[in-house]
Amino acid sequence: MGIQSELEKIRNEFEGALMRAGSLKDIEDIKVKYLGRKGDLTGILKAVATLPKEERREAGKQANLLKNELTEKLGTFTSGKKTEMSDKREALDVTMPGISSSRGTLHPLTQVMEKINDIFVSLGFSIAEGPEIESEFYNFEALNIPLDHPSRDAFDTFYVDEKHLLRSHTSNVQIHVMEKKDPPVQVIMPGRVYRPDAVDASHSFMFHQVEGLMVDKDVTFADLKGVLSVFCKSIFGENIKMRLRPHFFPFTEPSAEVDISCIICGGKGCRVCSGNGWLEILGAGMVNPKVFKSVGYDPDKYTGFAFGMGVERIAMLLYGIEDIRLFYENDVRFLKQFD
Ligand code: 2U9
Repeated sequence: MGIQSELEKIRNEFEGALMRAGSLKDIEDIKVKYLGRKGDLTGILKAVATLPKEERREAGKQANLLKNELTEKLGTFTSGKKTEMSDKREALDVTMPGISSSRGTLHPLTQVMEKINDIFVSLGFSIAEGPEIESEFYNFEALNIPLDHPSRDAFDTFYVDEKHLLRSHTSNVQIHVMEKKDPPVQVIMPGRVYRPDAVDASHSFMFHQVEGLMVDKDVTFADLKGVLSVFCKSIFGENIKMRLRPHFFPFTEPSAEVDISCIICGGKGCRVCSGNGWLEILGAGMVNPKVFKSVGYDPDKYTGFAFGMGVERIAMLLYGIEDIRLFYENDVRFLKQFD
């Protein structure tokens, strides 16, 4: 049989096979049979090489033309088949309910901490952070808490080694800030603190504080009262009352504990306020001149106030949470309630 009729035969067979092809697998088989390395057409192309010179040119040309033709037909048929198959697939029903993914929320402590920060930022404070692993100097000595002083017991500490400890308050940051910058200073220090307390419904060995410090010429106790009063009203509501009770802290003099009227009973007396109508929420005072000396500030030139609060305590009062441990268990049923 001449090359010409062999090529014709291949074309006919190829077209017949393509007509019968029902799947992509069938198409692949056709490709292998006719156009593959060991396929019929490749066989012919090899045979062309053995023909006498004068026939070789024309036969080669015809074989190559057929190869191109079959390749193109196969391509067109394949894409047509694919479209046909996807059209047969079930159409997307856009009215079907979607698969919803659940959205995370900020931890209630983060939310409360951000609220506290925002209030003080609106009053002109900036935010400072510092190390959680600290030396005795920044956690105690610079704050007028001498090594052998009994007040040290109130700030019981986790020691990391002989010289380093986990800070028991964020007051270490105030010292770093004052060492670096001269007055005026108006900063708050949010962060984690650590105390080796026995864990129960109201104590945790790690909790969060926001402390504040304002230092300048002529800063007075009245400024402190004004700032704390705005804070209490902003976070607990306009009708909240605030009172200051005398207290002792080594780093402030005079010092006070700050109460608000009970947010549950409004001051009548209930279980939450132990019947006395007031809730303690923070401590504060005028910065002890000894603290100023340890950072190189002149106590005759500058005065300042400082305050400190526990974020967990504020959050528990705001949301009526009765056990501090709920904050750390990360049970999503608890966390989801603070969307
Ligand atoms: C410097 C000077 C003074 C920070 C202060 C308190 C009062 C206070 C407690 C509240 C509840 C800690 O979380 S708590 O246990 N804090 O009562 N903190 S004055 O005074 C400073 C801090 C730094 C240099």
